[in-house]
Amino acid sequence: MSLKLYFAPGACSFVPHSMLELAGAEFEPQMVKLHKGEQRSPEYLAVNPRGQVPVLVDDGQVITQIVAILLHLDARLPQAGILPASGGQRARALQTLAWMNNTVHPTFTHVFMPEKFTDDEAAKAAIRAFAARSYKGLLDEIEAMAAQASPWLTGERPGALDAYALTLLRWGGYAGIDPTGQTATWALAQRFAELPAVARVIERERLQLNVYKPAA
Ligand SMILES: N[C@@H](CCC(=O)N[C@@H](CS)C(=O)NCC(=O)O)C(=O)O
Repeated sequence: MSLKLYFAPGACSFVPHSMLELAGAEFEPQMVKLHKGEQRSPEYLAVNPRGQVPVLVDDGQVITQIVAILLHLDARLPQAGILPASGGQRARALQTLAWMNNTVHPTFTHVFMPEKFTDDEAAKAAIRAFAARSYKGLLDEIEAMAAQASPWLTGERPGALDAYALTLLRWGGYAGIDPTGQTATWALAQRFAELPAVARVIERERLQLNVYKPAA
């Protein structure tokens, strides 16, 4: 099989990126510089007309959307432990994964890219401020889950939920939320980041876990 992952440093593509490394899979990482608008280039739009990362290309087949990519990788690389294998544990992990993807993630998009929701400058500031407050509440929900993690959010093994939690917590820094204040999630994210496979991803993406800057 040939696997290629289009990713952007620090973006949600960190989730499949770290799962591919955890699986020990051979894959081609292809960086897309979102800040340079490369996702809107004709070449990239030919791959994903929605102009977003992540994109997984598996033997020429293009797969988008994190949940679909993860389910595909989980079937392809069952040794990786991306999600629990079966039963209630798997259903609950999928429940949390879907919520992270369809609720927490888009709330942050309102903070980071309010221009996607309005072209009115005053409304942009209002959307950003409101979404940042909502985002804190959602990170608090993840904090309660992290406090119960045994030992990982995904279950007995580190997996997709741990990678998503790290990403969402890190983004909190851009929303004015000190990640170290979310103590259980911060400890979990650090533990996850220290796994050698994940450390390789962090190195490739040149990520700093704590991007929070206190207001002057
Ligand atoms: N629902 C999509 C969301 C993907 C998404 O929001 N990607 C962001 C990065 S985290 C992106 O590519 N943004 C660039 C843009 O919209 O211009 C998924 O699950 O893959």
